[in-house]
Amino acid sequence: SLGTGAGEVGLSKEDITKDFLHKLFYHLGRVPALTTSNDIYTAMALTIRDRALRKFVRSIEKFTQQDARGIAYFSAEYLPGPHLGNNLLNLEIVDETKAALTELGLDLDELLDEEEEPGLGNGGLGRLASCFMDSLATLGIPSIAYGIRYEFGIFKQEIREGWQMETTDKWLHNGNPWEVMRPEISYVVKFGGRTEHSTNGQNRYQVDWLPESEIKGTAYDTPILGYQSNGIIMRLWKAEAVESFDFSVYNMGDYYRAVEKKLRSENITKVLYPNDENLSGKELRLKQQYFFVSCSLQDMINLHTTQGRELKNFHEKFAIQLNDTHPSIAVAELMRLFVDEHEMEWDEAWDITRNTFAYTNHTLLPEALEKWAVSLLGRILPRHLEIIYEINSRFLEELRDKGFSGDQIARMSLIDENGEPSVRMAHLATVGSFKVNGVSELHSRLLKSQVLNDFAGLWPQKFTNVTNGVTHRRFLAMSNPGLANLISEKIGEGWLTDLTSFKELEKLAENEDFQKRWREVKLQNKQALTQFIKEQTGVTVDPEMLFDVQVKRIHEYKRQHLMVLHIIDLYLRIKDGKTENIAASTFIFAGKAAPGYFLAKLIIRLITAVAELVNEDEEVNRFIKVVFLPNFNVKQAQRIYPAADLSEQISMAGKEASGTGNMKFALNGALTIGTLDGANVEIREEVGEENFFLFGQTTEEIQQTRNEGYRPYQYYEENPKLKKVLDFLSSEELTKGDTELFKPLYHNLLQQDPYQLLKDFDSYCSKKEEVFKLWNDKKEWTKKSILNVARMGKFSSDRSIRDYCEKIWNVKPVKLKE
Ligand code: DL6
Repeated sequence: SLGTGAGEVGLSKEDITKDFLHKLFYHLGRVPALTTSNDIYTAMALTIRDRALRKFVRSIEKFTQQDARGIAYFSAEYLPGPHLGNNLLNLEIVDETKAALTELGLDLDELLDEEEEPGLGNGGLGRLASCFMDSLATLGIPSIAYGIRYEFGIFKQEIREGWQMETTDKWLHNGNPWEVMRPEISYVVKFGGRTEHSTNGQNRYQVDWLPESEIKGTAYDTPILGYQSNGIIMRLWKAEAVESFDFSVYNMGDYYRAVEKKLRSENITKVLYPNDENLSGKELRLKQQYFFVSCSLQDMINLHTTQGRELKNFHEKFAIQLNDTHPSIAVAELMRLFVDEHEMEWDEAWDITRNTFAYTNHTLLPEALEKWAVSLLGRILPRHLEIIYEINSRFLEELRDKGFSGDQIARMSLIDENGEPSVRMAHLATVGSFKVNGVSELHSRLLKSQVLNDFAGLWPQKFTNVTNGVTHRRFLAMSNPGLANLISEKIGEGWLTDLTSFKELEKLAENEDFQKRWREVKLQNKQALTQFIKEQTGVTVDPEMLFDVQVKRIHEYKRQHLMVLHIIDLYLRIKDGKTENIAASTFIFAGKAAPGYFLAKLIIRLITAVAELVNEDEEVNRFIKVVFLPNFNVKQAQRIYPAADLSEQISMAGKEASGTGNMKFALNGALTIGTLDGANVEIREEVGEENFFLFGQTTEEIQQTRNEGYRPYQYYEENPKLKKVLDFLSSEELTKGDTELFKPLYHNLLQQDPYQLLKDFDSYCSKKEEVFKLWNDKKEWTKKSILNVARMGKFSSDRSIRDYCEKIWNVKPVKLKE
């Protein structure tokens, strides 16, 4: 047998050096004198990928022996961040690799900088999926991550004349050493056309789908390593033409048509759609979703049956987690594969399907709840529309039998008949799943009381909560080595696999020596960020200032502009000579706005206008500075979190499903100013209310404000400070003469203020006064910072995955120990 044990990929410095040179010269074929920094990076990436693949192969052997239930994570987005540093950490060969490179006169940090990250996601949802991969691998859960290999990821953001400009993310332009193309793993996916219903020879009702076109999906595998543990695979699908044409026999016209067809096919996985836009009419987006779930389900059925298993046991061998509704067409596709292609009876197929899928909801925002027009879905996926109608008619029948009212039935139907008929994907996912979860306690509660209220009444047991988490290995061990080393020195390294052991730090919270070292680490991280800010924006900031940071997608509900209103207030105070009680602060923003979201882009423009005004004014910039860092991504995030003093989590309560940046900041010792929204609630519970700056209305109070008829204009009229700040938005001073520039924001706030900024303004400002006061008490601040970190145990994604295992998947870890 070939075996898989050939231990030729050793982990010593010598082994790494040997393989690295081998890759450089024989794999890449480089002449030493002409070697570029990308060649060096690529050779090292290939060297490490071999080691990662070895882990993966060993894990598969182990999983197969155990015959455990496997988890397939279906997600249209992943944001893995750079792979190299993380793989070195997880293989525990950072020092060996560094030494190998040093001997060759090379520098590991320069190599790490060279890596272009895969931007295959919009933000929190994609990054969460990648944190989960890290934890699934670390915990030894047999699992596979399925998704789309977008050729162009999330757009790159540049700031020109203060405005966001988008450019294409050509993340593959230098190749991608981490993936392995699997030409032998490919499936055909059908689109369009019509269906034919008949009764076959055995008197079985049979439906044939006669598609208009077919596309091939080919697998690209990237190994994802756990810490000291297993490796799993992220399998992304790339669309290609089904190459059944033989160019040589075509005449000229047909040749070009054939090439055109090929190009059209490849379009499906060309580009990731930026979210927050109205995606409902986007045909290509529906095709992307269907394309990847069809490939993935065919792959799973293939894996299942080639091991000699029967489809009736499919749900015992697999659970599929739907990451939001993006992959929810999978419910109809699995039914189609079972019933039409594998001749299973409907009831049995439905039973298996419903016991296979579980659905995670990530948003309550009505505009983000996916719906597909029946006309569009029927045109692209005619058979699926029939299946959805069939599922719906059986489901509504069940409701009728149970005595549900006509109103309730209309609300719960998979088809929304208000306006243009459309399919409610969240309802399809809920009906087709055995569990539905939200991503923080508050969000899960609101999910049950608002968006899926009727369903929670029908199936109370189906609903559960799994609070999000983040991988503390990437977001602390790897990106904040100063703090990680200090902690390990005091409590050992056990925390890498058990974050709850951070509790032991509590006893050091008031220790003067420890506090001093804690502050030194933070200062070093701030110095490094200061340098980066200078390189990226040209702005010089002082690392001794309070670093007050808000980084996340730009959205009205997240209320970046609330932070800006406060900065304007400070500016006006400083100009008035009232500088007492202001702690010198640098306000740092980063985040992308969806290209079609005008107000979000205007918020960026506002930040850059305020930054320009403040930073250039000598009178003001001794007290405050403002920075907008362009092109926020995982790599940049890893520089920012370790350097933050204050984390801004100021969304309107009830709107942020969880947030995960909030966890990453606190894990790195930032204190939080925040509302009772998403996971902030649980963070505050864990770290203690005295260690968290809480402000703003609760979800109940917001509702009450609304019920009472919220009139933002009243706050403007009655609060002179707020009036001054808002009027400043159209001042010559800020707008340099273009006084109309920010009028859309001004009017939005005064007339509607859908996220109640004006109502929360005073509460936010007075909390900021407390922040400033505490900042001047270094010991108290440091103590709270240490306590925040010490109490972060709950927010490791290892805990989230354990919760999924217990509450949803019913699986146990199969840890690989070598
Ligand atoms: O659950 C991950 C992440 C949450 O932390 C954020 O609060 C939430 O906004 C985000 N949701 C989405 C929804 N996108 N869609 N559709 O990104 O999920």
